[in-house]
Order: sequence, then structure tokens, then C-alpha cells
Amino acid sequence: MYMPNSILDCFLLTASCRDNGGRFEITLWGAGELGENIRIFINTFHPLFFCHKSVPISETQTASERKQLSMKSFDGKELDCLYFNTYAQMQQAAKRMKEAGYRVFESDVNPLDRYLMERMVSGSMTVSGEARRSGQSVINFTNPRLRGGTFTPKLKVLSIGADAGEDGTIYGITCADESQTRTFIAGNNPKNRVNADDDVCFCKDEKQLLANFLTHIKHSDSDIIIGWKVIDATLRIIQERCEKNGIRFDIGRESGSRIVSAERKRTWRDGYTSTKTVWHARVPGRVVMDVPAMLKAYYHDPNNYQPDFSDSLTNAKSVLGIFNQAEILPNAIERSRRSGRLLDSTGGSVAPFDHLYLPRLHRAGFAAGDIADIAQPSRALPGGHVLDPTPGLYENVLVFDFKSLYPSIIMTFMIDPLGFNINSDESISNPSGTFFSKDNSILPEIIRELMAARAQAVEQKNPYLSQAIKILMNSFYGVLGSTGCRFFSEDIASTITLTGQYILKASIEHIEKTNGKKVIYGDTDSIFVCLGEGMGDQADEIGTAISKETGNWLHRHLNERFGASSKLELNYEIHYNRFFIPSLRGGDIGQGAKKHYCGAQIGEDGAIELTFKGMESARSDWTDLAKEFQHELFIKLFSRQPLEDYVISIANQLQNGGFDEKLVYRKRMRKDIGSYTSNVPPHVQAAKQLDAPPRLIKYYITQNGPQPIEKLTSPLDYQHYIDSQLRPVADSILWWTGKDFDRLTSGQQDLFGE
Ligand code: DGT
Ligand code: MG
Ligand code: MG
Repeated sequence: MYMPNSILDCFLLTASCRDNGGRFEITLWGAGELGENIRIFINTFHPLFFCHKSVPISETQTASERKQLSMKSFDGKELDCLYFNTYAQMQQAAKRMKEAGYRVFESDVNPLDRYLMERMVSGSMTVSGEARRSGQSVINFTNPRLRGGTFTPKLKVLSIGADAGEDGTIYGITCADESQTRTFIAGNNPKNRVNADDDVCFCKDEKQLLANFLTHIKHSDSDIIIGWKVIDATLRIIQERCEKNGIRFDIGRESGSRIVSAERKRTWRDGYTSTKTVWHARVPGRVVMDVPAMLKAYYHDPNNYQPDFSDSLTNAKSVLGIFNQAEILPNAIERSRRSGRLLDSTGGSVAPFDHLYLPRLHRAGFAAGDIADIAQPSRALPGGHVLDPTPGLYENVLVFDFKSLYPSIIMTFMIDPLGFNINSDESISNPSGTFFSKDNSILPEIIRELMAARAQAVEQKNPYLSQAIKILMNSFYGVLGSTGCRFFSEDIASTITLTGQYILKASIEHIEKTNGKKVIYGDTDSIFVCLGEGMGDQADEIGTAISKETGNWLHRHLNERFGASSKLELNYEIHYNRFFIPSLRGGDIGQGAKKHYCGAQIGEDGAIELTFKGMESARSDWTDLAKEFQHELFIKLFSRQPLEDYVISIANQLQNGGFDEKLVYRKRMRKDIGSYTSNVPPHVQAAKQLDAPPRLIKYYITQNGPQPIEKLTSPLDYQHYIDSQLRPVADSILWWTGKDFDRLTSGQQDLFGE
């Protein structure tokens, strides 16, 4: 059916491109407002990059068009735009020109990305043009007009899980969506336990099972396919079995679905390189999301979300529950709208920066360089300021932290690559001594929008989305200091951190001067103020007042000194009734360890809640015993109970075998066992004793060295545990009471006697 002049809102699901028959083709699939499947085909877009106007015509002959533009590079030289028929021709031309010594601009931007970014498409888009309806629900556009929109889709999700036998044959697949769970079972496998609630389809053999599954995928026509390890396990195996059975692996809205692998190389600190195979799903029209990968991308603790693995055929339903509970989809939609990445993206910062920045830069009349052309850094970039903490026990400590410090600095001082590079009538200075244009900037506006989005996420009580937007925002500072970004600049990146240092130091000085209270610690943008004994009741009131007053003062101060309009806000975050900074291990007793502390909030009923930062309790490589020991010592310290008897009794019980099950070390294997030759760490020594070591190695230190828990033969080395688990934990606290672990435990008859 032909539909002239159609205008539709939709949300981008998948995008692909290729050179075909001497042209560059893009295929997009989107989901429409009424559940339509929208297929957009484009073959009139020309891959492009820029070069200096001064490059002779003879050097750019392979371009299908060379256009004079009123665009410049940051150094003020005029640019031409070169268009090509295919991506391959564009890449060859850029390569040849670089070899001939000419500079090219933005030749490393993928043309599919460019097509979307120049139309400001970030997930949501409005499509207009002639359309044709095919089948029940597909609306086809060919070379329509596209622009960014604000539409939020309602997407259909299908969760899948499969079970295979030892020989790799699939004997069961389950598909679950909001309304039904359908299970396909092949043969009379006794392992086929079936949930009575489920709709079960018994199939003659694997081939029929796969065919029925593919038909189900087609009929349920979901926008999103999810699962637990759905790409590198479930779909990969289904693809393999389809091939074996001579069936086309068509799980998309048109043909061409593939699960493909790529080798990812990684170089370790010791120079060892390992390669890892990563799997990607290319499914036209359907987004494939691996639930564990998405959980990680949105900062969920995977331990809080474990599907019911008791029967992997009911697993699809439980994974769908997790997917909904963790609100992965609404967060992915919002992130896509903010970053321009597709829904299945799990991170990255350079691409979102380009996506948001480049089109705005072009509209301002400038083009950026290639990443390969950035100057390598000449020095280590400065970071945030961290105060030397004074170790000890404190009463009533208030913690303050600047809200989005680096993004606020970018907005306050108009920090921006364009604003740094062009000459401007009016500029604004900052504490680091650099200058930025006041009237030509792009990044502050991008950040302002993200700040608003984060504020909204906080308002909607969506901490995961808030965290995702915070990371995206901070990554925009991060990429300016990363040589993987075309806008890398030592000057700009250090402007941000040096300004941050200035603001932290100035605020601390101001708070100490106006309040007469001591600042005991601070890190990058956090300030710890000690009120002292007896101030607990007024703590919140004082905290709120300090935060407000300091914000106002900064506003006046930054305006007077730099003519800046401050966007900085100092949040009052928490009141600790008691607070402890340990002394530096093996160092001077008067020296505190940076980024290490323990704070206690004491409830009205006397219940103590501890918060650990950087300490053993917050780390995975410590035994359960060390963590419990530390926790209990702090409870005693903060409630003013003596510590000595407890320390002695724990040391005794350890020696008498009372804590053996709490002495397990857990460490992940990162590299192949074979790659360790000299200096084999303990967990690898333990792993070597196993025929098939798991990734997470659990082991003890015994009198005969490390042994895995599965093959423990020797007595445990209690002295090792005393030395490396109990003593350091005890001493970091005991010094405060003038005691030390060895003095307490020596002379204890039953401690070292048998
Ligand atoms: P907040 O305090 O949650 O409102 O947000 P921020 O942005 O102030 O974050 P905070 O206090 O954790 O860290 C202070 C600054 O340190 C932050 O503005 C930028 C930098 N920073 C923190 N986390 C990251 C990160 O994951 N990546 C990068 N590039 N910078 C970070
Ligand atoms: Mg902060
Ligand atoms: Mg902070």
C-alpha cells in the first residue's frame, strides 16, 4: 500500500550500512508509535570528510564531488568537503591524501554515525516522505527526510533460553514475554522437566524444534530479544544448530541475522597480551540485549540478580523478571536519547562525545581533526586534589561533596574545545590561567542538558539512570584528557582539574575561616568537617547552613575574580556521629592513609551503621574473617568498649581451628595459567592443582603453600593468617589506643603453644 507524504515518529532499534553496487547503503529499523515496524533504506547519502581548500584538485579526483564550504579548521584555514560514492572509496582517498602529506579532517568518522548525528538523531526520530506498507506491520521508507525527535517508544520484549545436551544438540528452548511462556521440547529426553503452567510444544526432533522456535520469533515479532548470556551462548548455539540442520538462522525482521565474533586484544601491565573472543549479534530490526552485560552497564550489583538456574527452561521467565525489575529498558532508552548510541550499547564515551559535539561544531562553521593527528601529551595530566588526612577518632563529622564538580566547572567557566581554539571578543578566565570564549561554546550547553536529565532521574528516584548520566557527563571531561578522542587537549583537561583543585582548596579555607571548624579530610570535591563532641543534635542544621553559605560565597568569589557565573553546588551529604581515619600502614603513625576511612551513624536506638571506604571490608581480596574482625573492632571502638580481650580471643580461636571456613581466599583468574612462568601468585598456584580450574579460585594458605579448597590436604598455616589478616587490621585501629597486636598477643600461653 502506497502512503504519500507520511510523517511518523519512531525509535531507532538497529542500524547497518554497506557498500553495494558502487553505492553506500544504510538500513535502519525503528519502532513506531502504534507498534509499526519501520524500515528505512537510504542510498543517497555520500560518505564524506574535509580537507584544506588549498589541496590541489588533482589530489581529490576520486571524490564524486568537492564542495566549497564556509567551514574552517580550528587553526582558521578554510575547508572543502569531499563526497564519495562508497565508504571504501572514502577510506582509500583519505589514506592516499595522508600519505601524500595532506591533512584530512574527520575522515575517521563512520558514515553511518555521521548520517545519524548530522540529523541529530539520538534514538528518537521523525521520518517523513513517501512510504509503502508491506505485510501486516512493516512500513518502508526509501530516502526519507529524517530528524531527531523526542518520542519514547513502548517496546516488545522476548526473553529466550535454551538447553543443549552433552553432544551440543538442543532439546529445549523457552520463550517468555509479558503474557505467555512457550516451551519447545524435542524428543523424549528424560531431562525434560516442564513447568505445568507453561504452554509446551513437543517436537519430533531438533530440526522441528528449531523451525518452531523461528516461527515463534517471527509471530511474536518482538523489538528486543533478551536472555542470560543470550549472545555468546544461547543464540550462538542456536545459529550453530540451525546450520547443522540446514535451516536459515532468521531471527530478524528481514534476512541476514548473524552472531559474529571478534578477537579483542589486551595487554597486561607485565607486557603479556591475551586475546578474548567477544560475540556480537547482528539482527536486522531486533535489538539483542544480554542481561548480565546490561546490568553491569547500569551499575547493578549482579549478586542481587541471579536467575533461577534450577531448570534452565524456566530461566527465560526469571530473566525477564530481572530485566523488568532492574528497569534496564527505560534506562537504555533514556541513555540512547542522551548519548545517541543504540539501545544495546553498554558504554563508551568518545562516540557519544562526537555524536553530540560534531554536528553542533559544524553548524558553528568548524570541522574537527582526525584522531590520529592529535598531539601526544608531553606531561602527566594533573588530577584532583587529595588532602593529607590526620589519622584518629573524630566526633560528629559532616561530609560535603560538590554536585557534578567537573561538569559544573565546564558550565561555570565555559570550558569548550571550540571556545578554546577560536579568537573571541569576550573571553573568560579561570584559576588555571587559560581563556575561553564567552559567546562561542558548545560543551557547556550539552552538559546543561545532561545535568537536567540527571536531576530528573534523581527526582524520579532512579539511581541507576542518574549514575549512568553522571558517568556519561564525567566521561565528557575524561575524553578531553584521553588521546583516543579527536578533541584531546592537555590545556583543556588540566584547566578542569586545576580549577577543581582551586575550588576545593578555596572552599576548605573559607569553611575553616567562617565556621572555626576543622576540615580533617578532602578528596577532589569532598570536604570532611569535624564539629567535635556534643554537636550531634545540631549537625544537620549546621551542615545545611555550611552548604548554602559556601555555595553563595563561591558565587560571589568566582564572579569577582573571574567574571564567571557559578554553577557550583556544595551538597551536604551525611553526618557521621563517629569517624575514624587509620594510620598509614608501615608508615609514620601521624600520617593517615588517603582514601581510607570508616564512618559510623548511630541511630536513636543506639544501632551503629558503618560505612567503609578503601578499607579491608570494602575489598574482595580479604578473607571473611578479616572483614568480620574489622567490623567488630570498629563497633567496639565507636561504642567505646575495650578492644584488647576481643583481639586476643579471636587470635586464640583462629589458632584452635575455630574459623577455618572463614579463611578462604577468593581470586579471579584473569590470564591463562600457562602465561605465568616466574612469580606465580598464590591463586594461580592453587589453580594449577586442579584439572579444570574455575574462573574464581577459592584457596587456603597451608603449611605446604596455597591449596584449592577442592583439594585441601595440608594443615592451614595459621601464622600466615595472623600475620596477613589479623595483625594489619588490628594495628590500623589499635595504635589509637596505644596498643599493638604483637604486644597484646605475645605471652599468651595458649596462643602459640600447641
Ligand atoms: P556527584 O558528586 O555524584 O554529584 O557527581 P560528581 O561529578 O561531583 O562526582 P564525584 O564527586 O564522585 O567526583 C568528583 C569529580 O571527579 C567529578 O566531577 C569528575 C571526577 N570523576 C569522578 N568519577 C569519574 C569517572 O568515572 N570518570 C571521570 N572521567 N571522572 C570522574
Ligand atoms: Mg561530587
Ligand atoms: Mg566526590
